[in-house]
Amino acid sequence: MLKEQLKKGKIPGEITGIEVKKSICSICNPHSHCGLDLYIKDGEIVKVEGMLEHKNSRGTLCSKGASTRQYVYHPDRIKTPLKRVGPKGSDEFVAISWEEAYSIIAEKFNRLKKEGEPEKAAFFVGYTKWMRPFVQRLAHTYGTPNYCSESSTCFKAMAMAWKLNYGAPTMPDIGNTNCLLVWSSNPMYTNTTQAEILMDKKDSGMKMIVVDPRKTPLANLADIHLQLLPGTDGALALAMGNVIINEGLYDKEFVDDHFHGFDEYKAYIQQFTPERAEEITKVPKEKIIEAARLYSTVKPAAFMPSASPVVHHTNGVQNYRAAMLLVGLTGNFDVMGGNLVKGSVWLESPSGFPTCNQEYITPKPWSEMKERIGEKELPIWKELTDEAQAILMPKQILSGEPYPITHMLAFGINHRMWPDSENMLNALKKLEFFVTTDIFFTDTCKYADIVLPVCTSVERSELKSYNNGYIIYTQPAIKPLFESKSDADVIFELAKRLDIDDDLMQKGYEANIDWIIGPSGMTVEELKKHPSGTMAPKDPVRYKKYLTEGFHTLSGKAEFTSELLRQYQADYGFDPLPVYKPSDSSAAAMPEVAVKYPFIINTGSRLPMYVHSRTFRLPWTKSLRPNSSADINVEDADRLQIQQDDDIVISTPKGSVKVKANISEMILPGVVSISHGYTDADVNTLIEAYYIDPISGFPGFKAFLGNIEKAGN
Ligand SMILES: Nc1nc2c(c(=O)[nH]1)N[C@H]1C(S)=C(S)[C@@H](COP(=O)(O)OP(=O)(O)OC[C@H]3O[C@@H](n4cnc5c(=O)[nH]c(N)nc54)[C@H](O)[C@@H]3O)O[C@H]1N2
Ligand SMILES: Nc1nc2c(c(=O)[nH]1)N[C@H]1C(S)=C(S)[C@@H](COP(=O)(O)OP(=O)(O)OC[C@H]3O[C@@H](n4cnc5c(=O)[nH]c(N)nc54)[C@H](O)[C@@H]3O)O[C@H]1N2
Ligand code: SF4
Ligand SMILES: [Mo]
Repeated sequence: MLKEQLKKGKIPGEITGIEVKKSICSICNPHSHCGLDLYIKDGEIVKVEGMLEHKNSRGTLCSKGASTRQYVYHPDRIKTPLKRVGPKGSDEFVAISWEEAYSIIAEKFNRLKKEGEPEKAAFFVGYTKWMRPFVQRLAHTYGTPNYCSESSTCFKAMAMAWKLNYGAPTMPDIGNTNCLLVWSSNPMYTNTTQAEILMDKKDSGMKMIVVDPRKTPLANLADIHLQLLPGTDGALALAMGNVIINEGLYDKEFVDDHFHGFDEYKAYIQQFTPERAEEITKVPKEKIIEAARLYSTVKPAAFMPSASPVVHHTNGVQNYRAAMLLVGLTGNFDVMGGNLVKGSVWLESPSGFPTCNQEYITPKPWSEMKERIGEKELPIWKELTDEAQAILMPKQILSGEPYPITHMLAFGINHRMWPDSENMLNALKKLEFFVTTDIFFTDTCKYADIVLPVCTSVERSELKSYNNGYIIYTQPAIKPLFESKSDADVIFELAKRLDIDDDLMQKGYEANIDWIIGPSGMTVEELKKHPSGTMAPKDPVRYKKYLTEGFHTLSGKAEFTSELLRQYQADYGFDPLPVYKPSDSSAAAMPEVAVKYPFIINTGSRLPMYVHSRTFRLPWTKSLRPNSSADINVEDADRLQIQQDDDIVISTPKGSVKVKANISEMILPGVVSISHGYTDADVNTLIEAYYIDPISGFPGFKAFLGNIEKAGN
């Protein structure tokens, strides 16, 4: 202990009364969730450091995690349960007790159920990924099919593209690969722990290709950076397929034995010559050829996708399908150093140990429930996911079709996540009864009938497992502040009070975790003995599982032509091939609109200091990029006589926002990049509500036509 004390400047110990407690930061990406050493004095956090024993973050913290004290002790924290007494959208709330809040909620939801209409209730979970299985189960045992989440704009469409091609999502085996094709991801900003691994791999000789419209820190490290126009990914991928096939660089044995639809695909890609792809994507043809050769000849090679940018397009799923087909085409499917089929999951991430997650979240067959929100419009979403599509939720609330949605129980909801965020607000206004739980009192909370205060990760217990086998069950480092509670407390108290028939949910949070992770042999009790985490018993990695298990597609093979898409071709116009078409709002698709709106607006590329709507409120992170601003290229700025920090107006046929100009070499001419989540300049007011990919329902956040001009012009 003395050595430890000396190392830490003698701060912890009996004399100072400071104790170091272990926790994790849940501010950003669940793949990071860095370890925290919290210095606690008299029940208060006085200092924050990265936890060295944390096998994922290894002592590192980003600017957001370093601002943990500002996050936890922020004045916007909701302090007590609140009941709205003024009109919707007003700040007029009164404090009520938890008992009163729970009784009001139970009364409203139980009445709906008694009336035989539980499907009229939507259960929504925002970025709060750590409580999802429990909310999903609560929704389904209550009887509504309408559990939905922020995954209606994140991750699920990427998983759909994998499933359409191969019947299952895959993960890049980065540790064992010699070549990594990063198809849109910026981990230096979004997943810092992964960034470290990539930099080490690069230092040890791994080749890297990065496909990104911007010159990101990762793109700058790459051997080849394919800087394409947003939304043209499909054309690029098909051209790479063209080179790989026409130069005979593909894995003939894998294609012959395990792929369906090769001849159709081969015929289709002939039109995507590198020359044509250059015209569409603006990537020089030589680079396309070079990348195709590198990815197909260095073995093994892995493909690293991202949860959102490529699928934030009206053609997103088909574009990602085209890119992901390169994995099988080059024989890198489910092999060491290639892309591995994921096994069990915990909190939506591959756990590496067996779980009963799937059985837990779907306690009832879909056939026993009514149709889900979005089911008719989005049949592929229905086939391949276990949720309702939240992007169509406002449509159903506002139209009452095919049946009304009148109640909502949300765990962290931010209307600015939706395209046409005003439309979502109108939908929230129409609800008869709306409850939300949140850490901070947000603009969305103003529309709720009841607002419940929940606590942050450092005030609660959470089980987190990581890809490398590391697992940690945290204990609250400080008591929940004010009258806040953990989301888990709220969920399991409601499980007692709602009219549900579910013995397991009556047993509480830890018993439910034990049930899900049961097959692994681990228990919460055991995990508690390791406050700084431990290693989970890992399943042995198995390669080429398709040899024994086949592919979970309709043809039983990997599919160049999706038989599921073919089933819906006549009624929905889906093409079985991964066809490329330009974004619905683009100069190619709407030349007449492009005359007045010539720029491609690309929204929501992550900034290192901000996470969606949340860390804008912290003084430290805010100081790193104080203004709501948009990145524009130097050439465009010169042409429009815009100087750094000038006010500019970004407009679309739908609306306009005013921000500061940030002149940047990072971005291509003709493209404007702006963050989402700014309260004073909400980009989602610029987008039509149902500007979506017809396969996934994901919004086209990453490409739509717009204009920029200097404010006051
Ligand atoms: N234009 C545009 N829009 C986008 C995107 C884009 O790229 N461009 N990206 C989309 C993507 S990928 C995503 S993931 C979404 C994210 O969108 P959201 O999920 O809406 O993200 P947040 O605003 O971080 O979180 C929603 C709310 O959850 C609250 N919250 C945070 N932690 C907790 C907790 O532990 N418990 C509870 N109960 N509440 C909590 C926050 O305070 C916040 O009010 O945005 C989407 N919207
Ligand atoms: N700091 C921070 N970290 C975060 C988040 C955050 O808000 N802030 N959010 C978390 C969430 S919810 C998510 S989904 C992840 C996202 O994580 P990432 O995908 O790593 O990050 P993004 O910045 O959204 O997008 C990655 C890159 O995609 C590029 N891109 C944009 N449009 C296109 C396109 O059309 N094609 C291609 N090929 N690339 C394109 C952008 O230029 C960007 O550099 O980050 C997570 N981590
Ligand atoms: S916000 Fe920063 S410190 Fe916290 S989990 Fe994310 S990367 Fe780690
Ligand atoms: Mo996301």
